[in-house]
Amino acid sequence: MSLSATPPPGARSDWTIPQAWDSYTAAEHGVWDTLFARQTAMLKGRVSDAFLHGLDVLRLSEAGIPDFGELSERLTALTGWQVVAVPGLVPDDVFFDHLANRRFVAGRFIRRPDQLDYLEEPDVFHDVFGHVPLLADPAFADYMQAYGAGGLRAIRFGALEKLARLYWYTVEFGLIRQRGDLKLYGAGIVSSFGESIFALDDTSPNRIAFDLERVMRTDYRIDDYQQSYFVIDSFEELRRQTADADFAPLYGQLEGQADIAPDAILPSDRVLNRGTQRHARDRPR
Ligand code: HBI
Ligand code: FE
Repeated sequence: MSLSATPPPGARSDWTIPQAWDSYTAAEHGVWDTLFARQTAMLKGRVSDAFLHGLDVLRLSEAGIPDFGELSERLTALTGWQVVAVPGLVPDDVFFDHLANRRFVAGRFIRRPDQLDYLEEPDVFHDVFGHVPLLADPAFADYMQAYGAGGLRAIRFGALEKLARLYWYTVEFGLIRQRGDLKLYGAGIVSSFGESIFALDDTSPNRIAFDLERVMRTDYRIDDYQQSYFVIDSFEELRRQTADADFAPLYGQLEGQADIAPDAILPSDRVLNRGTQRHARDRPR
């Protein structure tokens, strides 16, 4: 796999860097503890059981920023995944190659105390608190590996944008129906105080049953809460739809079809609830 761009100084050819856990300051560990306490209090009753189970079996409630080596030992024993440190966003082909090999890339830096509510780049709290607990769930872990393998194929078909939407509306901002109730599972939601409330309680966004093709056609905004959330019935169903999908003909079908706006509802949608779309864009995230 020839990796595209050249990695930054100090990074290996696969863009990984040492986590250098010993170099975190007490203040940095303190930011993690503040975020962890606030989010776990907020998420009670709102987040999927699998996420809470992952927090528990990976012992993420221990104080301070997790040591990726220790975390990877526990995770590998459960689903074969490991967590590796990277300087920040990595090129798509590098990203997919890591996922396809069950390596989750996590930023090692943590946000400043004055950035508790929003930051552009994913930091270690978004990546490890948001993404890693579900990697302890076998069906989700297999979905993420299948997603990575699909990503490498999508590059060859020039269908990266379609696949990035699938990631966005599931891994980052997905909702799941659990015993009849809606619960959070997307990393972008569970690592955000405000969106953990908005995504379940606000009347503004649409909430629509997940459909692979529908999601791959649907645009998204990166700088605000979602205008639509897609709801899956189980991680097994998500894995099956993705692992079993033959993306080649699917991309062919999608070729001729128009993109769908983030706030749109189609006649073919199974709508759980139609949003008022009243959320003002300028509200802090
Ligand atoms: N790099 N470190 C990092 N983390 C991501 O989530 C990430 C990335 N590079 C590309 C990427 N995500 C997107 O292409 C995916 O959303 C598809
Ligand atoms: Fe993320």
